[in-house]
Amino acid sequence: MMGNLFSKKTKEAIEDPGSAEAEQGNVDHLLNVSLTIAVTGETGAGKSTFINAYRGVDDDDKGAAETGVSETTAEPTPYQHPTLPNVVLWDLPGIGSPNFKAKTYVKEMQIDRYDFFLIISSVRFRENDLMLAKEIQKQKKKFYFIRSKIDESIRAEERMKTFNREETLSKIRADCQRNLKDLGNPPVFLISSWNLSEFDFEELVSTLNSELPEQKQFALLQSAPVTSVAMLEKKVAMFHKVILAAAIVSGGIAAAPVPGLSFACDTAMVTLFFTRCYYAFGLDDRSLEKLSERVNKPELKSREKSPLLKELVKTSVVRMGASALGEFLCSLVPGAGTGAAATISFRMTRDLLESGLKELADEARKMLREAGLK
Ligand SMILES: Nc1nc2c(ncn2[C@@H]2O[C@H](COP(=O)(O)OP(=O)(O)OP(=O)(O)O)[C@@H](O)[C@H]2O)c(=O)[nH]1
Ligand SMILES: [Mg+2]
Repeated sequence: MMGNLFSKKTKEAIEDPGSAEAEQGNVDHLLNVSLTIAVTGETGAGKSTFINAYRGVDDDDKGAAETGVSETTAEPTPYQHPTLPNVVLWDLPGIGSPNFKAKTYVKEMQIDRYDFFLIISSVRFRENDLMLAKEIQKQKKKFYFIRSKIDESIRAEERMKTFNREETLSKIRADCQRNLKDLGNPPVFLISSWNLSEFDFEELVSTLNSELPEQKQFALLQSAPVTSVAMLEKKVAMFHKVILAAAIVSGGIAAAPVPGLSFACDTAMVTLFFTRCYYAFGLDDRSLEKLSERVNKPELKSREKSPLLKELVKTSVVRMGASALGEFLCSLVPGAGTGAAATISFRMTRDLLESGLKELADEARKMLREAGLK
C-alpha cells in the first residue's frame, strides 16, 4: 500500500537514505499534493455556497464565492483553500439552460484539470445533470451527486404533524435516486452547506477518501473542515500515516543518526508538518473565531493554548519564517542543540513528530469538547 506513496524523490531517498534533501522532499511531497475539485449543477443549486462552506469562509467574507438569488457565476472560477493553496475548488457556471450541451460544456470546462466532479441539485436531478454525468463518465472521470439545502427541506416538512426526520431524509434520497437509475444507482449525499456537521457531508468525504488515489487523500483530509470529533480523528490518523511513510523512507525506521542530515534542514520539515496539523485541525485563530461564532461561545477565542500551539500561532501571525519555531523545536530534543550542523537520528525526529502531533490533536479534541461538537 505504501508503494503508491513513493515519489521519484522518495525512491532516491530509499537508495540513499542519508540524503537529507530526499527525506524532506518526501514529506513535502505528501503534504503538498494538489487536489482540484469541480463543482457544478443548475443555477441556484447552491454551488457557490457549498464552496464557501468547504473552505470555511462566510458568504460575505473577502474572497468568498458570490452567492445569491440572481444568477451569479458565469465563468469557471477557481477558489483556493485559504490555508492549502494546492487545494482548489472550481465554481462552474450553472447548467440550467434548455439548450445545454453536455459535450460542449465538458470541453469548455477543461475536464482534464479536475480530480472529480460534484454535481449539486437543490431539488431532484434533471436531464441536464444526467447528461453531464454520462459525459463525465465517458471521459473516465468521477462524479458525485449532492442534494443540497437539506435544512430547508427538513424545515418545510417539520410543520407536518406526522414529521419523522429519518423518513423524510429517506424519501428525499429515494426521490433523487429514482432519477439516477440510468447511471446504476450512484449514491446521493444529502447536505446543508449552512451546517456541514449535519446530514451526509462526512459520508461524502469518506467516500471521496476511499476512491481517491492515496496521495490525493492527504490533500482531501487536510483541507476538509473539522465538522466533528470523528472528522478530527481521521485527520490525526492521516498525519500518523505521513510520519510512518517518512520514517520508512528514512532507512527502515533507523535508530542510528544519519550523517549529513542536519537538524536545521529537518526543522523546516518538522515545521511544515506541525503547521499543517495546526491548520488541518482548525487551531488557527481564524478557524477558532468561526467556530466560536457558529456555536455561539465567544470564550473559545481566548482559550489557553499549549506551548507548541503558542509557538505556531506566533509563527503564523508574525510570518517571521521558521527560525524562532526552529529554535523552540530544538529545545524539545535533548542533545540536538541549535547548531546547524547538529545531527539527530530519524527516531528522534519521528518521536518529535509523534509527540507534537499528539499535543496538537489533544488541543483540538479539547477545543471541540468545549465547543460542544460531537
Ligand atoms: N437553506 C439553505 N440555503 C442554501 C444552501 N445552499 C445555498 N443556499 C441558498 O441558495 C441560494 C443560491 O445559492 P448559490 O450558492 O448562490 O447557488 P449557485 O449554484 O452558486 O447559483 P449560480 O451561481 O447562479 O449558478 C442562495 O441564496 C443561498 O444562500 C443550503 O444548504 N441551505
Ligand atoms: Mg454561484
